[in-house]
Amino acid sequence: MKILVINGPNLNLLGIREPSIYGSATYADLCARIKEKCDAEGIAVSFVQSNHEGELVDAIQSTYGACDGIVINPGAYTHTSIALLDAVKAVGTPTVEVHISDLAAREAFRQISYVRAACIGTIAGRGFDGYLDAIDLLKLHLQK
Ligand code: CA2
Repeated sequence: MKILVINGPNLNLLGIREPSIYGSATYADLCARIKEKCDAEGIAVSFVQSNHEGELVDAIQSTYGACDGIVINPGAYTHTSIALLDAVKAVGTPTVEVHISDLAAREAFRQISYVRAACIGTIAGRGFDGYLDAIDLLKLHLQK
């Protein structure tokens, strides 16, 4: 099993500000936790973080015929980007949407997710554990 973990805008700043919402661990800590799980489970994992919508589209497209699954936290593009939705639909790679914070408990504009419609599941409000849960969900989906 081969997966790509994609993180969108500002997630490279994890641990630097707003620890009450996003925790105090860094983006490097997040990748290390995911890598540790994947190594233990024999999953090949790679990571992309970008602050640019088009680069996120490119990352999604790169999985076509090359990866079994995507874990994506599109950051604020969650709430605005039809391009990311279209990219996930176009490649057809099984994708799980993840959010560190509990979107349901936040501002109304964060309740909208365009990409959700193309995903096999959404995990929100579980902190970094949500990424690990997303990998478990992909595994279950791919075993079917
Ligand atoms: O909860 C999530 O994971 C979000 O996708 C994070 C996005 C936010 O726009 C979404 O509504 C929910 C923002 C990530 C910003 O990360 C920061 C990290 C450090 C300091 C400030 C922001």
